[in-house]
Amino acid sequence: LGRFDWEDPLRLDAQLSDEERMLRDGARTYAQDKLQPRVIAAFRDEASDPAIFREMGEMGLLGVTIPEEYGGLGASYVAYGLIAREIERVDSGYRSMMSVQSSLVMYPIFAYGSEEQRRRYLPGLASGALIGCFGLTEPDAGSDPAGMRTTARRTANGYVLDGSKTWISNAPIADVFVVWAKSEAHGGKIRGFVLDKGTKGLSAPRIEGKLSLRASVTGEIVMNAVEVGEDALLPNVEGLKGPFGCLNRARYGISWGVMGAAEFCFHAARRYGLDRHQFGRPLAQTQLFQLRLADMLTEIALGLQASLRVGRLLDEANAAPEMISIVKRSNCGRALDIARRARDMHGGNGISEEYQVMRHMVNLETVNTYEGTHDVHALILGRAVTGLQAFV
Ligand code: TGC
Ligand code: FAD
Repeated sequence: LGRFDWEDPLRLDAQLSDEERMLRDGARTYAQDKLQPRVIAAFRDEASDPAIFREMGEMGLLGVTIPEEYGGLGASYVAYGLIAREIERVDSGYRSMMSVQSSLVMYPIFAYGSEEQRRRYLPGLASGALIGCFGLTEPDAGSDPAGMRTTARRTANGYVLDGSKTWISNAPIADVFVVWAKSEAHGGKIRGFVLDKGTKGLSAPRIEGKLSLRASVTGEIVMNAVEVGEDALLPNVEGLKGPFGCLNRARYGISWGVMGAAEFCFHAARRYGLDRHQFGRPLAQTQLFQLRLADMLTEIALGLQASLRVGRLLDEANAAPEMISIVKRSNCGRALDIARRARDMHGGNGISEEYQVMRHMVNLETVNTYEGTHDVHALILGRAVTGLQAFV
């Protein structure tokens, strides 16, 4: 029988390739050396540092699954997940910045764009010289994106877009806007457009006062008769499967990312329990404390193993969206629960920024909601199980 390592209980490490381990270790070094020292102040001050995109670009962390000829690494989806886990071990907001750029901006330009669009945008997005955002959600269309009101109308040379998007990560600092609109010229079908910052009628006001994900800037996208040429249209996709194709990848990455945040909280609770003495012994020597640590260990180990399985299937082009719903929903819910328990196990210190568990806890409230809420993923799975549509 082998030895047990509580930090790698099911030997995830042994299931990775050398390249995957190398990318994970590079991401961990970057996250711990460059992101960890600034996150407490960034969260407190609600300050998102755009320089992070350049730094991530230099480290090769943006669009890792995109082929090298467009600036990516041509790496596996497992590598992408491992990177998300290391970044989110520091903060969900930083992982958001990385995953929006990679899965929601670079992926649709690569998968649905023309060769000219790929060459124009992807290298700059991979290096972090350009910052991207993804506009699907609207004030009156969140869980139900089919209800969007943004329209694209045909003109002599292209399209004119009208509408507004809300809760858009990176929008106030973005150079490139991937937005989804109902196009009259395509029978009212949803089409994707790539807009450049500075285009007349396009603005991205910041949403202030978030109590969660404060290190990542969020905004609206307001499109007031924004005129674009034919070359702004993503030519190779039509309908909701366009944005959902991107969301599949981002949701999968989130399933790894939240396990990184959960691991931080688990490790912090363990350390605290070993150091803190009450009733004449370490807290970690009480049965209740150990029960909680055992639950955390188990949930994280199973969550990581499930994400690895879905990642391998994605790499074989054999993953179904429902599998992604399983890991997005389950891992987010478990991570949120682990963060809440870790906060409690820190006693009064748990509410202090210094101990960081409460920051993870409030961040995970957002992660449990965006990219399909916990309950929306239950309905996706419920539909698969019963064959009955319960959304409407
Ligand atoms: P439904 O009838 O189910 O499907 C419409 C069309 O889309 C296709 N489709 C998919 N294709 C690929 N992957 C998937 N996962 C797909 N799901 C559906 C489907 O085959 C169909 O295609 P076609 O050709 O037959 O037309 O659509 P519905 O309107 O009933 O959808 C229901 C529901 C609830 C599942 C869906 O609307 C949903 O997932 N809602 C949640 C919305 C959401 O996730 N929004 C995320 C916004 S972006 C974001 O949060 C970014 S945060 C980023 C960060 O900071 O990290
Ligand atoms: P609603 O859809 O109004 O849902 C409210 C509640 O009702 C939820 O509990 C939900 O589960 C429940 N509910 C909804 N429908 C049903 C139903 N049929 N049956 C039972 N319960 C239901 N969007 C983007 O497009 N791009 C981004 O970059 C982006 N970044 C974000 C960043 C942050 C910080 C946040 C908070 C959100 C972001 N979003 C982004 C938006 C996010 O995807 C939406 O908030 C999410 O999809 C939920 O939509 P909603 O907020 O309108 O909630």
